[in-house]
Amino acid sequence: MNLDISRWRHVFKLDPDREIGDEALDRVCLSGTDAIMVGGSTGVTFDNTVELLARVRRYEVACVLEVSDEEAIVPGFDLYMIPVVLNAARAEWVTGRHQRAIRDYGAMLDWSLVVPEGYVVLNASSTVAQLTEADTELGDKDVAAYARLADKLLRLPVLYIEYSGSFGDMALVKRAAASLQQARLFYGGGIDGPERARLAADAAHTIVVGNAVYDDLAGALATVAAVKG
Ligand code: 1GP
Repeated sequence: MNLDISRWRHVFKLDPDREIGDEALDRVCLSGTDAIMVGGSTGVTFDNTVELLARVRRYEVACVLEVSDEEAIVPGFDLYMIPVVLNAARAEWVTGRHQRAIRDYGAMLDWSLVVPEGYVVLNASSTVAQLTEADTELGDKDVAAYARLADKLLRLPVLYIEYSGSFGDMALVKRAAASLQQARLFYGGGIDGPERARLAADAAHTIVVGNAVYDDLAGALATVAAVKG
């Protein structure tokens, strides 16, 4: 099991609010991906998160929770990735919910398992952009500045460029990656097969494949070999 995020090249993101059959899950977990990230923007509950964790736990692959709702923080994951939405309109998504979660659950938290992620949300029509009222009208210079802010000012280990549901501007992603010194760039959005996987992996350190698992499993599985040889 690989829990060193600095060595991750490929991650599958599974949504506890969406159905996945045993056979499909088997293929995803045995695909050679570096990690399964459990997370979604809406409909994530304690129960559906526990259920998905229990199913993924039958495999050796790293299984991490990307926390989007403090009610659904389930013990037993390998790591807890905590998004901080840098371009959100409201402070709720930057520190507000985090402060409340730490107030209520902080004493139980094993901080050595926590990995904060600086998110920049860029697809205006995605659920996450609408939920966080993200300012998506950003050019490559703006995003590079967010990258520096995450890397240098906040010293976050991960900058996550999120185009959820659409394939983004890889020149912009490349420029953001070049602005980082210690942080790792995760890219997610619209990777549906090997070609886009290669383009994204050429720009970002780690690529995240979500929707394709549900929409075109064969395409999704082919993204692993495309970036991990
Ligand atoms: C979503 O970044 C991930 O949070 C992956 O995006 O679902 O478009 O692959 P897709």
